[in-house]
Amino acid sequence: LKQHSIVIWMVGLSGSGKSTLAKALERDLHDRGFLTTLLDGDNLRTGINNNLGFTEADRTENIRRAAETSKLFAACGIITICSLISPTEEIRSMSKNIIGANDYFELFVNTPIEVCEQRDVKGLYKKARAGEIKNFTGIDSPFEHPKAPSLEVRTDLHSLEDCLQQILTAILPKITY
Ligand code: GGZ
Repeated sequence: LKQHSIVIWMVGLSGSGKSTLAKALERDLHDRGFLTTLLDGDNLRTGINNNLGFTEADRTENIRRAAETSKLFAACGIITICSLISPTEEIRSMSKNIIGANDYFELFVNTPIEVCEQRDVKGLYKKARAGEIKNFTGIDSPFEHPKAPSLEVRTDLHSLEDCLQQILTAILPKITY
């Protein structure tokens, strides 16, 4: 299968559904015969980025390393799905610059914070509201909505399967030739 490797850079709040969508996307692309890999902020932070916290400087370094790693994978011909909050325009333009605009596909998982907080899968919003976690994105640390993402999906309005189909419709023409 001929493939053009791109980096699918997923942006969204904690609890927005990035990881769930990323896993479903990876599986689907894999089943279609594409070489893919998935870098998840949550996982990177236990390994290559285990010395980083959630200050602005640490988030920037977190994203920088993820973008450089993605670039290496893409250069090997692997479609790379990268799932990190990526909270600011500055951070996202850095990753776009590192990866190169041609290979960078920005996917905004635009789940309203109220929905993320209601889901609160890991209980982190509750802790952030109680002041037990500081600098929590969307609570006491900024999240700037992407101004011009390549694609935006709404997991609060559409099913996982529908969101996945929207992503595939946008991505398949870019990776197949
Ligand atoms: C945001 C935090 C924080 C703070 C811990 N702020 O939903 P999760 O739990 O499993 O994934 C989140 C993850 C965010 O890491 P990223 O590397 O994606 O963030 S960034 O792009 O901003 O560098 C969340 C958990 O870490 N988490 N503390 N204070 N998310």
